[in-house]
Order: sequence, then structure tokens, then C-alpha cells
Amino acid sequence: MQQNASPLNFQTPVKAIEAETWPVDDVLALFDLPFNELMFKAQQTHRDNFPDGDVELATLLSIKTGGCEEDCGYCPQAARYDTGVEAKKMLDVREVLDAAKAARENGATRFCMGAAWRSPKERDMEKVETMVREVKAMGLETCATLGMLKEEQAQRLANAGLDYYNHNLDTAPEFYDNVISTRDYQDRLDTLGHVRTAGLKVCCGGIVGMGESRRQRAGLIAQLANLNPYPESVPVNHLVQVEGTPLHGTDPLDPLEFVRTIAVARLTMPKARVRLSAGRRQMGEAVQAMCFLAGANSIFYGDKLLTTGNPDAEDDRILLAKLGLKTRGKVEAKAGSCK
Ligand code: SAM
Ligand code: DTB
Ligand code: SF4
Repeated sequence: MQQNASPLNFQTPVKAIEAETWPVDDVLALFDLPFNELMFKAQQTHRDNFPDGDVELATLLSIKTGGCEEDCGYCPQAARYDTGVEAKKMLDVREVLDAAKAARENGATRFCMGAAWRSPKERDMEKVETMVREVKAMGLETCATLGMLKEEQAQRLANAGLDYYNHNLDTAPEFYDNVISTRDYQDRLDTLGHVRTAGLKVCCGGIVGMGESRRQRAGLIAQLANLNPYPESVPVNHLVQVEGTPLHGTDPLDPLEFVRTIAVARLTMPKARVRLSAGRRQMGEAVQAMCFLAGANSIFYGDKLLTTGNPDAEDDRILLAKLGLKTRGKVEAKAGSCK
């Protein structure tokens, strides 16, 4: 295959993670496929790349909640919006380790620590490094999302044992200014570069349902798929509308369009863990089941995301059992039970 040739030929065998370049038009063409055709192709690619078909369980913990100086229009933790989220100080290492232990006992294999920062301050780094080191020592995969990083900070986190860094591009470049004004797209790309240079694995995705067009959803996926290499983990968040944020009241996205986004992520980043992320609580079981069929193979698992709700862990165990989906870790699921 020629370099930069359209990757839309499905006869082409799936290559390594540094795959092809995806023009936005080609990604859009996937979105525009008849639904069943898109789902069929996505499921085929999924099976080729994940023959075990297991679902990864990642548990989130907000280690520093609220009071953030940024103006992300979706975020309940931005200090400037009146959302009822109180600014708290960073959790103690002990509290984080207790939460990580509980997550591990519940069957999570990855533990993701999130902070409402534009970027970590020097004085915060040592404590975060201790958290990472000790969570890693518990046998969990570690992930952190702390905002923009300098190269040296990324290296320090890597040295502490961090496996993944989550830093989302969130939307297409041309829609970014509609959502955030306190930083720009290039800032995000720069941090992703530092994360790669430090040898960390990348968890990078975005949010849909913010009023963007289908072309802009395709633009986000193209940005992610064209990162070289593309991210190992791709969280696809559905906007959780929070009262007090500028995006509250945005016209809701058609749930099938969300499913399409998952399918297109699977087709363009065949070896990535595609995470069905925020918004599951509002989604219902049938839409989630379609997302798994479309190639999602990771979820946030635990009763809370950062400040908003997530399905109860018990309900997730029941759903996964109902769908006959295996998990990467060991969970006590009641096979066949219906609720
Ligand atoms: N402050 C850091 C940053 O922005 O990178 C890390 C935490 S921030 C809360 C992590 C991600 O959560 C954001 O990039 C965004 O994709 C997602 N997020 C925040 N609020 C959300 C919402 N209301 N609905 C869906 N996703 C949201
Ligand atoms: C990601 O892509 N989604 C997560 C995680 N990475 C940090 C966060 C979702 C946050 C949803 C809103 C909240 O709970 O505050
Ligand atoms: Fe701050 Fe992150 Fe929320 Fe933006 S998404 S306001 S940077 S916590």
C-alpha cells in the first residue's frame, strides 16, 4: 500500500499500531456507512485484534477535586462555573491506597488518578509520585490525568512507575475554541509528545455530544488515529451535562451516533483499547451493548467518575454477565442473571 493512500480498503490486513494516515474525509465516510455495515466491519476488526474479546475494567479516583482555573465548557470542576462542586485539597496517599485496594478487590486492573489542574505544580509532584509508586506496587496498572506536563514531569512520573497518562484532545481542532479558551490544541499535542518521549503509554480520547458536527467527530477521530503511534487507550466520553456549565442544555446526541463513534474509533485504531467512558449512566443497557458490539473493550468501573455518577459496580457485573463478556481481571459476576 502506498504511503498516505486511503486506508478504506478493508482487504488490507491490519498493521502495527503505527498504522496509516487517516484523512478526515475517509473517517467521515466510515461514519456515513449504513449502520449495520459499519457495525459488521467494526466487529470484524475487533475480533481480528482482540480474539479474547475481554473488557478492561479501569477505576477512577479524583485525587484533587474542583477549583480548576481552566474554562473547559463541559467541566463541573472549573472554578468559574457554579456547579456545586467544592474545591478540595489533594487526597492523602493513604486515602488513595485504600481506594486502589478496594478497586483491585472489585476486579479492576487499572487505577486512574485524576486531578483538576491545568498542570501539576512542582510542590504536588512528589506526593503524586508516591501515589503512583505505591499503587503500582499493589499490582495495578497505573494511569494519571493531571493536565499539561513538562517533559521533565512526564519523566518523573515514568520513573515512579506510571504506565499510562490520560490527556484528551477532546474534539476536532476547529471546534476546540467553542469549548475551551484557556489553552489551545497545540498545548495538548505538546504534552502528548512529552508523554511519549518519557516512554509512557498514551490514553487519549475525547467527548462527543458537545454540539459538534459529524464531520467534527470524524475530525477528532482522525486526530487520534493519526498520532504516531496512535494511543494505546482511547476513552470515548459522552458529554455528561452538568448544570452550571456552559454546555448544559446542549441538544442531546442521537445514541446511535455515539455507537457509530465507537465503531469508527475501533476501525481506525484497531489495536487500541477503546473505552466506553463517561455517560454510561445516562445510556441504558441496550446502547452500551451496541457499543461493545462496535468494539468498545474497556469501561470505567466504580460508582463514580470524578464528580459525576457512573453505573453501580454491581450493575456492571450483572450487565457483563448478561452479555457473556469476560473481563481482564477477576470479578464476581452472576452469569445469566437479569435485572
Ligand atoms: N484536568 C485534567 C485535564 O483536563 O486534562 C485532567 C482531568 S479532566 C476532568 C479529564 C477529562 O475528563 C477531560 O479531558 C474530559 O475529556 C473529561 N470530562 C470532563 N468533564 C466531562 C463531562 N462533563 N462529560 C464528559 N467528559 C468529561
Ligand atoms: C476520561 O477520558 N474520562 C474520565 C477520565 N478520562 C479522567 C473523566 C470523566 C469525567 C466526567 C465528569 C466528572 O465526573 O466530573
Ligand atoms: Fe480543569 Fe481538566 Fe476540568 Fe478542564 S477538564 S476545567 S483542565 S479539571
